[in-house]
Amino acid sequence: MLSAPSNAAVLDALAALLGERGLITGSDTEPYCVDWRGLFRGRALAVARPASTTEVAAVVKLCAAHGVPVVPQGGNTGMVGGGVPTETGRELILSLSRMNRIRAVDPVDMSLVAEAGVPLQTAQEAAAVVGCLLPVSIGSEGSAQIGGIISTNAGGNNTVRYGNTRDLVLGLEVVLPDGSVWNGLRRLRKDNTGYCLRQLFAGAEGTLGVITAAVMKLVARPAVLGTAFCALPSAEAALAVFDRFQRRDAAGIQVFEYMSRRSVGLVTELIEGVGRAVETDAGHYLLIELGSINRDGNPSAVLEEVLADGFEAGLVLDAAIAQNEAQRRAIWRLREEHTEAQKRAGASLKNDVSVPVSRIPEFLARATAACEAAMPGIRVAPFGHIGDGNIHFNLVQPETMAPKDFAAESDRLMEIVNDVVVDLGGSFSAEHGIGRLKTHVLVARREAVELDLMRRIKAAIDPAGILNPGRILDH
Ligand code: 2HG
Ligand code: ZN
Repeated sequence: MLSAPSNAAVLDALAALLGERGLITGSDTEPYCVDWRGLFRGRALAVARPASTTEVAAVVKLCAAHGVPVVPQGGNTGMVGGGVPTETGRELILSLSRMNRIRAVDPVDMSLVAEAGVPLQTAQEAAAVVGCLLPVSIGSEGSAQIGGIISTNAGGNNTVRYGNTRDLVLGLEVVLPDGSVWNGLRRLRKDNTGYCLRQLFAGAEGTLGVITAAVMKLVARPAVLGTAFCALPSAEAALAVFDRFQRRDAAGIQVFEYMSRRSVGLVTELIEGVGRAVETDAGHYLLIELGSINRDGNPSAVLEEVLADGFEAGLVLDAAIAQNEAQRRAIWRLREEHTEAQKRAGASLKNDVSVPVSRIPEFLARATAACEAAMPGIRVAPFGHIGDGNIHFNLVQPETMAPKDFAAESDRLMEIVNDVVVDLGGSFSAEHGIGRLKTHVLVARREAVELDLMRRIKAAIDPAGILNPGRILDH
């Protein structure tokens, strides 16, 4: 345990290293010590804000020498508390925000080299300037940073087309727990040279190294988009419509999002200025976006054709196709405001799960029945990335229940959902990660061999447990 005098010595050394702009202490650290949901609130020794890889390396080296745990933090938009300090006050937050340079964008290599603290949206805009697309699309893209989305392997709305963030990482620069720097910023499409180290750090939630820069893969930017919102009679119908689009134009599917009646209802009820996109009140809805990189392509016509066929077959009850950008934005808001609406609805439990795509209807039916039986009045409000098999099977407290009583039932409800998930061959954390929220679930739901491998990797790379201890793997 670090003693008070050595705390002071570390702070002095950090101040000397980083200067006034690079170190935040005292009550000014508070905004960095809480996650956006207010679920995790801690205290930090200080917030270090290095401006270069050399400074990050020096900070980590100093902390390693003094046994100070380091918590890397990006835009602080995570869902599982991975970037928030504990209550001990011993941990140093390492904010990457000042490392915010785009080092290169190359439309021939189709790559972008960005420092860890570049906001995702800024990187997307830099890609757009050269006519390319950086295809990670998440609600928090204005704040989330490149280092954070790689460390958490963010998913999002475009996964169905382009994969998760890790699939877009060509190279990384990483500061290791002893302060050494691995420069793996290669922008190669082929590089078969032993273990794929960059994939170790992607999704590691800052437990193995601090990502300081990355080479991201870019893709051709769709020249035309078509966006539709439709109402369906059942989850089976939603899946059947997905199948029809896959057969008609798989490469055109940019987004394929599912929303339940309850989740859409919460948005229209609790978020001002968001209206229904279709008149028909249905149990299930889809937001579908198709793209064409060919300027002569007509994704709206494809939407119309497949949805009309679906209507004939009784799979689609109603549909609206955006005729202009304003209508497209309105459809998107209905989806994007889900998280905020559920936050306003009271205490809620997020179950970010995945099952094989074909099992989604069965999952929704079984998990809904099990939760409603376990807690009368519970509001099951699922939505998510149906094209990836990833459903946010979120549960909102019964209207009459006290939020703290609902919170006390979280583990029991999560177990009920996870039993169904596991039975269907799924995962209890599809895109939000483990952080501090789900370490106990990882231990309970993963086999000994898998856990042991993870612990050995952590011990080999970070034997002193300096980087983000207690996240992913419990101490
Ligand atoms: C999304 O898909 C995010 O919008 C957030 O992953 C999901 O709020 C949630 O549960
Ligand atoms: Zn999601």
